[in-house]
Amino acid sequence: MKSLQIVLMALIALVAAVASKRGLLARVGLAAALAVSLLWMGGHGAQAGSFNPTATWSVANTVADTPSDITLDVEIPEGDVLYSLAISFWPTDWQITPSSEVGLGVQRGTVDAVAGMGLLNSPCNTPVPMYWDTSLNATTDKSQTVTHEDGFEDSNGDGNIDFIDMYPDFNDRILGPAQPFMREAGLADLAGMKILSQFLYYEPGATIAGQAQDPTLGYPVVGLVADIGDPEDVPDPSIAARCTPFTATVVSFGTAEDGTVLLKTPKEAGTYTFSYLYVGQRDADDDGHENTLDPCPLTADADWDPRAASAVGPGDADGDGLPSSCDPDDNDPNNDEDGDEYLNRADNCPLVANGVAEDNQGDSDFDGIGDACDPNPDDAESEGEAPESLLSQDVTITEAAPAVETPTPTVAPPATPVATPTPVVTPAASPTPVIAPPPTGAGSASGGSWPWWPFAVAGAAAGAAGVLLAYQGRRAKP
Ligand SMILES: [Ca+2]
Ligand SMILES: [Ca+2]
Ligand SMILES: [Ca+2]
Ligand SMILES: [Ca+2]
Repeated sequence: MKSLQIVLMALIALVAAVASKRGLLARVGLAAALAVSLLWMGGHGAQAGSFNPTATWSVANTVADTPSDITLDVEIPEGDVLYSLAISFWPTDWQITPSSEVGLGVQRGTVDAVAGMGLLNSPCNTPVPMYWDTSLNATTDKSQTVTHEDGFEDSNGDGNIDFIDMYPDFNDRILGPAQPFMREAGLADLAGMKILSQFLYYEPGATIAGQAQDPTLGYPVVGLVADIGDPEDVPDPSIAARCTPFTATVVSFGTAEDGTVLLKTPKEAGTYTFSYLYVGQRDADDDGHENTLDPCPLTADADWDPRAASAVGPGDADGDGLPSSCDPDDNDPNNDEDGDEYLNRADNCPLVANGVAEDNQGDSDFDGIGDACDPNPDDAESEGEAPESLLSQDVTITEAAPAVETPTPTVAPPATPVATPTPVVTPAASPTPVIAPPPTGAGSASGGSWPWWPFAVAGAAAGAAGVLLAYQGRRAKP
């Protein structure tokens, strides 16, 4: 259970960010892996190290000072290297309601992603859809923390899992001590397995993962999946290769079901810029397969396709996931060549034992190559360049329509004295039709059960973003 759970969690790894290029590259490293479309079983033709991610924002209502959903769509095409880090930046004029001003457990959005991976030493061609409809408002108060193991409980019985009521203790180990002003948390349910997703919103210029973010880009938003990236996490031997394509849609609601305003457009009309920073993974031998996807990261495998429909094929005659360029015997299949319980495709040193009995996949420089076989274990730059892509999109906000003033009735003085009307004696009136009062609460100021909500949501489903950070799952060496 733990194994499978981690495998799935590893699909999407969102994570932390770093502003400076150098910092980013130094901190981030491995692969995260989400991905896959249903079409990728066809020809691949990956180009060495190509990295062409996209990010698109849609604001449902572009009128100033108005609650509006925002939708962020991100994609990395099949064949590209995966990202190791991704972070979105929101314009600071956007009005984001802090977690402390919203009820715990109030839904703030949804996450819908498709990630690909190769399970149990198989080629990386299994699309795994992930959907979280529970991006719930969660506490940013760090005074009470919870572990990844315990956070799925509801220890105080208030209906919210502890990940909502308490602050995950691994967040600071992954992202550092910066204080987010907003946090969302929720679980995806995959065949009974629960997988945590979080988004954390920080002040401009916050130091995240040891690096100060560029304050001019706006609010940095990072995502985490499960506890991936926690240096105290122990990688699971069943984790397999992760790869592109990767797609995700993140919707942030403008208004919650209970009427709480969660997001509003800027107060003033104008043009505002959203940004998205991607950092791709390294490919030391420049054969188009990033280090984390390449069991022979230092010897090019031009004929080998890590996404091939069949494990046995060009570049890997015995189909054991160890390409011919570094397989000691490519006619004698051995799924765990070094016998350390990490199968070849998931082993960052498939020819040198570095399992639980050793340093357990330690990778000090986060370049996807384990310390046990990295020629430069403390210098990621020597094992391939990490491509970066900073995307931005302008959104135009229009003036709010002038408030419709209710015309003040002009009271004309009576031209002539009004005569006192003569009382009219009416016969017994016919029964007045009875108009049922609205159900309690309906239409009240609180709006609690008023049925505008479904429409608001539908309209909003066109709307805002978060950040998907993918961060590769293998831990840093303690
Ligand atoms: Ca490679
Ligand atoms: Ca082989
Ligand atoms: Ca192994
Ligand atoms: Ca390394």
